[in-house]
Amino acid sequence: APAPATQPAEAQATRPFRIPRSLEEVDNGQILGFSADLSEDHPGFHDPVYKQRRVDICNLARTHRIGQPIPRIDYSPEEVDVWRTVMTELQQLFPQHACKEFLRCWPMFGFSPDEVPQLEDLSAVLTRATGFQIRPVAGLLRPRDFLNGLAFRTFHSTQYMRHHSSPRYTPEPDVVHELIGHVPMLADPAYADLVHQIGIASLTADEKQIWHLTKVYWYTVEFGVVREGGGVKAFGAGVLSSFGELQHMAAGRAELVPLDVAAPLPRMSYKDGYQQRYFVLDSFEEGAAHLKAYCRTLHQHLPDDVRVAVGLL
Ligand code: NLE
Ligand code: FE2
Repeated sequence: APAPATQPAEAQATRPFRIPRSLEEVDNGQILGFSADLSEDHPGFHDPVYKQRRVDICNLARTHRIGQPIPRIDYSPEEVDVWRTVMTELQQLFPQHACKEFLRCWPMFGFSPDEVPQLEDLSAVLTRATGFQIRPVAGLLRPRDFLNGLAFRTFHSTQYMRHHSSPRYTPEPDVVHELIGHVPMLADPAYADLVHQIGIASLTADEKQIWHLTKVYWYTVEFGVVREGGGVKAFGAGVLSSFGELQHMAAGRAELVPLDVAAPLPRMSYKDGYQQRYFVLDSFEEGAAHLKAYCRTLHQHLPDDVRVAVGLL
């Protein structure tokens, strides 16, 4: 997930940035917040064993190089228990509350409650489906770097497990969120294309545009819901990966508002728990068309060599 950093000052709108010509030029070394340094309100803050585990897994991501296989993690029985709890709860909720694109892709990955999947294995399935690949990362990337990765059909993913004291919801991305929330959706060709377009739009975006694009991503890819067959279904990864949040969404207590991609969007927060308001698309097709039209307004200034590099030409 891209990190909601502090609101950029107007003056930063013209801050210089470099357009990456390849994935190698996308910086995945600068991590914001979380990472292995947990904040005081994190459920693992007082758990030194958990903190050390995070440091070890983050270090593997830091030393990973593009082209190498993603290191396999030997998840502990306690970590597998967290996975099992989440899987068991979510599997009961998905048939009724996940969108049809998710339900169609879900079986491709052979998820089992008894085993935490390995990034390397899911990445291979994903690449066959839509050309997307997974790259391990130590924590939250800066929004620009994260979104730039999507332009090269690369999804930066954490690999550590949420703390066992709160399986139903974690404020930050973890391996459950990435693999259950994001990966199946990225196997849907139309969805993958949309995410790719958002990534391309980030390449030449100035700070102000990056900030808006991050919010667009946040309220759709992370927390979007869609109307389907008279009901409302989850397609946002943050809803799909948290059984607490999915139950909250399904209970219908949150407000539903239509998304206007060009209008100013509310501030994002990791800290406030479940969303009190979801942006709802009338259909995935229509929503994607609006989002892509917005992205194209940002594609105008792309140099030709970059268009070629990201597969637009
Ligand atoms: N709240 C989500 C979960 O518990 O899976 C993670 C959201 C990350 C943006
Ligand atoms: Fe995410």
